[in-house]
Amino acid sequence: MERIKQAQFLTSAIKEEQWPHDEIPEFCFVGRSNVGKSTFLNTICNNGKLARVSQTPGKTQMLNFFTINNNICRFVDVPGYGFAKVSNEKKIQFATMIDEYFQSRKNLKAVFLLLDLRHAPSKDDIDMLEYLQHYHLKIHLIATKVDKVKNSQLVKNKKLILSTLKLSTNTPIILFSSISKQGIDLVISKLADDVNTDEVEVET
Ligand SMILES: Nc1nc2c(ncn2[C@@H]2O[C@H](COP(=O)(O)OP(=O)(O)OP(=O)(O)O)[C@@H](O)[C@H]2O)c(=O)[nH]1
Ligand SMILES: [Mg+2]
Repeated sequence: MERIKQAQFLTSAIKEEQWPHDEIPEFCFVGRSNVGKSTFLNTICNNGKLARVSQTPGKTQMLNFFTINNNICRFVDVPGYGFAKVSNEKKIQFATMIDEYFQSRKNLKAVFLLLDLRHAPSKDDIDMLEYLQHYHLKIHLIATKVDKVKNSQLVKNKKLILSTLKLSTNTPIILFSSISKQGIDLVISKLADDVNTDEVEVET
């Protein structure tokens, strides 16, 4: 996959019966509300209207599935977490929904965890990372809104993210900006690698 030429909304789901049932590899995008998940999807797909960019944080409530390059893979936009105004009932709904997905989704090749480069990860971010690690999911870290951080602060902020997440200082983080489009090529190359992971035939 050299770039994303086609992206189309497929369906929304809150429970397993509503997921697409086939063998198509999936990638999902998680992060705090307002971190820029929908914007990230729109930017890498070069389609400003694909995933709704919320004016009101916490608006995306379901798993939203998108078909990429005529079914080479699928993207799943997950509701943002950590939005204070969300009721407890909604928080439980969210946890149940994503737990079902992460625990049992065979199609899932990797999870992109988005973090705002301007801030240290929150308790929710730390919990999310631990949770993804618990299920042994492949994780790619993305730092968003790079355009809002001075060049002189980049290395410092990156280090703060990794130390707060208790990850080693050489853990890769893709620096991303929807304004400058920095980071798209790296994201596409990760996707291409992961789509092909299981396609190598084992010789006997
Ligand atoms: N400058 C800048 N702004 C960004 C970037 N990415 C996202 N934003 C802005 O951040 C705000 C939130 O972006 P969304 O894409 O709606 O965030 P989200 O993570 O999908 O939010 P929820 O759906 O509520 O979880 C919007 O106003 C975006 O325009 C970026 O790379 N640079
Ligand atoms: Mg969104």
